[in-house]
Amino acid sequence: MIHARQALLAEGWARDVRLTLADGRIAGIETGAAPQAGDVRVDTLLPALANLHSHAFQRAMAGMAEERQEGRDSFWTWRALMYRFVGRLTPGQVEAIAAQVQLEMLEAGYAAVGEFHYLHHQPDGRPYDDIAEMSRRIFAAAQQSGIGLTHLPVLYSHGGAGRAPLGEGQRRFGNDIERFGVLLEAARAALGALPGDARLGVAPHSLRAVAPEDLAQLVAMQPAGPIHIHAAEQPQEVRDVEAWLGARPVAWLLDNAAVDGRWCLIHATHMTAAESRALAASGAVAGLCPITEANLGDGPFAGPAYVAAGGRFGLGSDSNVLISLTEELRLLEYSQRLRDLGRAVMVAGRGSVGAFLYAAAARGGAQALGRAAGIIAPGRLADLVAVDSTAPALCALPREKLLDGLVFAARDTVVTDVWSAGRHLVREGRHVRRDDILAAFRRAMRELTAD
Ligand code: NGQ
Ligand code: ZN
Repeated sequence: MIHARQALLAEGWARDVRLTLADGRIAGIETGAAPQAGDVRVDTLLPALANLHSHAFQRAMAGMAEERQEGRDSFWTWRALMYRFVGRLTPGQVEAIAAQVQLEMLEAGYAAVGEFHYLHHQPDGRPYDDIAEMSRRIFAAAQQSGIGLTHLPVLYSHGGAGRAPLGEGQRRFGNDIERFGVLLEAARAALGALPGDARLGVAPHSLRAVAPEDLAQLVAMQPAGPIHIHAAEQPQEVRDVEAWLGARPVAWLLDNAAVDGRWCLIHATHMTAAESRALAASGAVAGLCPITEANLGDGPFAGPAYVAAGGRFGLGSDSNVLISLTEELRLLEYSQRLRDLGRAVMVAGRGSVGAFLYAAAARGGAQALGRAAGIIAPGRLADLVAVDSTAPALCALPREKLLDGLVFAARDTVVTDVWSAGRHLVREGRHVRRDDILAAFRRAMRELTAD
């Protein structure tokens, strides 16, 4: 049982809320209820967000690619550095990094993560003896951290638009569609070791790395569950895809791939107004990753047209250069304000930006990860976060402005407790297995940086 002084329920704020959990779900909700002996007591309870896009291993190179080289540094020069870094990672290191990343996500207030997983093979490109070895390492990390995992094995067949061959730095990612089918089935079998809320989806990496006929086959392989793809992150990518397929990436997907509510288009940064409206109408989720998009120089999301059209979206930490829920929310809105020289942009109609952004990202993230979560209601997964509304950043605010306080004035340190599918993983702001996970991460980093 959880007792909250106040909680944001599906129908709005309520006082003195008592939740009964069963099998990872919310079984009952009482309002105006007194706490009872044995209840976990919290201040303010919210639906916890799912982090819909992560490449866990990239956390280990945070801060290593911020130096100016000759000429103009760009997404593409970052990517070349990332490929070099990838060459050295061992399965044990990947597991330790992923566990630390998931711990940081949980402590930031996320209950679940969509791991967009493409580091499949040995450094020379040969599969491990178990082709799903690296997937198993991600699962082992999730067992340690307890995070709700949606595993998204990635099909990455080509080095660029027009079926360009894989480059040397991309060997560890590569599969043709047949071998990918084998990997997918091995991952599906191994996923059985995780709690029942874990999900399997598929991820064609991008229209640079996957050709149209393989995309169609991939979707046929997995007739249910999430489908995630990177789309329209960089102008160069938009030009390359347009030159090859005759349409911009988002437009091409909408016209050729039956994009619907199963789909999540990661970034969708560079869209025309017509693409924004059509993506909104498809029911798919735009997977926005504001910190990474800023770090890589992708550009700000075209928010106003998309929000006005009722488009769905969620948040992802992508490169994990910094894992912070409040910073992602804040930067999403601030990037709009900086571009438009306006205020209060990311909200449909009038009202609180914080309340709109938080609720929309909670629903969109849950949809994108195939989790029955995103609101606090009976039958939903108990993906919950508690924040301390008496913290200095929040204590002056009435509850209608509390989410504005969270988005604009607070740090993740206001998070006190997090549950993922009922698993109580963060207490008093600390992950319950922080010491062990952190020690293993430090060991892995020492190994990795030894030479
Ligand atoms: C990724 N990152 O999959 O991690 C990519 C780089 C690629 C972003 N798009 C690799 N932010 O695009 O091939
Ligand atoms: Zn990504």
